[in-house]
Amino acid sequence: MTSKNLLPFLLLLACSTSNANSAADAREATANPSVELAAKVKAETRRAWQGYMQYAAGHDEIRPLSKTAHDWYAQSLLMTPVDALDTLILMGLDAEAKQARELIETKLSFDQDIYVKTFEITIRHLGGLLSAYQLSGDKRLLELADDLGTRLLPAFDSPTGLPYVDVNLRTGRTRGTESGPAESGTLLLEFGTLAKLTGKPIYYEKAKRALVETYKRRSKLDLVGATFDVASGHWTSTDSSVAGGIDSYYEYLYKCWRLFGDGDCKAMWETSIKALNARVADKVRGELWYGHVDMNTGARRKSEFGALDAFFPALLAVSGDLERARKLQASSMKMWRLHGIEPEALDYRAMKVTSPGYALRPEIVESAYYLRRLTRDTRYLDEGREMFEDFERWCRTDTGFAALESVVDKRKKDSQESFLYAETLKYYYLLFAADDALDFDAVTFNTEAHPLRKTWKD
Ligand code: DMJ
Repeated sequence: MTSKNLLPFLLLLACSTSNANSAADAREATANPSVELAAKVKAETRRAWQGYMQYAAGHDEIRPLSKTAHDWYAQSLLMTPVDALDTLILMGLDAEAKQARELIETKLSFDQDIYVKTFEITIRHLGGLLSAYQLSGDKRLLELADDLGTRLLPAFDSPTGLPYVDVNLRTGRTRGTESGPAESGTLLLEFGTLAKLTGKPIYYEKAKRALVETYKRRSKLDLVGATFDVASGHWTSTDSSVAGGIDSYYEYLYKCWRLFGDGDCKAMWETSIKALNARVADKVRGELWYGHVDMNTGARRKSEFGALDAFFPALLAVSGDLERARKLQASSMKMWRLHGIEPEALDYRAMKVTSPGYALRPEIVESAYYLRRLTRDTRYLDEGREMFEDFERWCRTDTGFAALESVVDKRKKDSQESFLYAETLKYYYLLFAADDALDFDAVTFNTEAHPLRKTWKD
């Protein structure tokens, strides 16, 4: 093996060792500074995991300022271990991954008399369990996913096939009819993968119907609104955008084509992206943004873009539109730089913050990662470094990371959502790590950054 051929092998080794400050990390850092950053992200992930283990082990989340535990419902569903497990495996944090697996296998039971959010539990738990199963081959994780899938199925039994917002995991009772495209249209990657891996087509059929029923309600302009009533299927808000509440509906139209080769999803995506680029895209000062319009008339409602919308460059890039992806990522970075970390929402005409919090969200880093992989442009590594430095400067605590109440005055908030581990730290790591840390072309990330792989024939 020549020294040139040896390099990728060494890079892989450097990223998979469980000692972040190992000699291999240090050697590679000299050759490639982004490997040093990958090692740093890995060390920070280990530190944040240890914080969770010390103060909140077995609970859904740690509250990073009060150092207390927080559960979403009356019973813990071990949200942090489930969301974190594939990240720990990918980073080669073997001891920490073992702890997460032990917690899941000894403490996680879905046989609970609690109403859970159909969307959140699907993207975090189903996605996390399926991805960790594919990475580890541990069948117990697939069994847990299958059990959860069965318990979530009653959510789809509405008059329209659009899922109820909440479902009781033990009784199968449902509630919550005010929903929206993200909640009804961000289920098929997980339920579809579960169908393929268990041989139970019902999972695919129910989630696909929910996606199609959402699409069928589009306006004459081929746009969807923000909220609808699950029982009647009527829109209750006609505000159309790529923001939270709608965002990952578009993501799954494209990605269900990518993962399953489902031609209906491809056709729905092509119609939708045309309409978004024609109606929702907005040019201001020569910059590209995506704002808010009325789904029926196309009239502009507000020039707002935020941390959640920042996923859209990744979607544009992976679906082949690198030009718009690059331009929109430049706008997202302008948003980030306004206060040295991004706000939840911004009026991009006035360049004024409209919602000042920062929830440790990953989307802008996800877009940098996709663009780096798809263009090879080192600009996205530089952006990643800048964002990671700001993220550490403002959000780091002695147990992990804390959200911000305000990006303007940088006041911290006692919250650390599990997507910190599933997404934010994972995307930073993958952005900086050598390509072979994960085969980008072979996986499709669900909206919670859980990589899913096609391991079935059809
Ligand atoms: C995550 O739970 C998912 O990415 C979801 O699609 C949107 N919100 C959070 C992260 O910001």
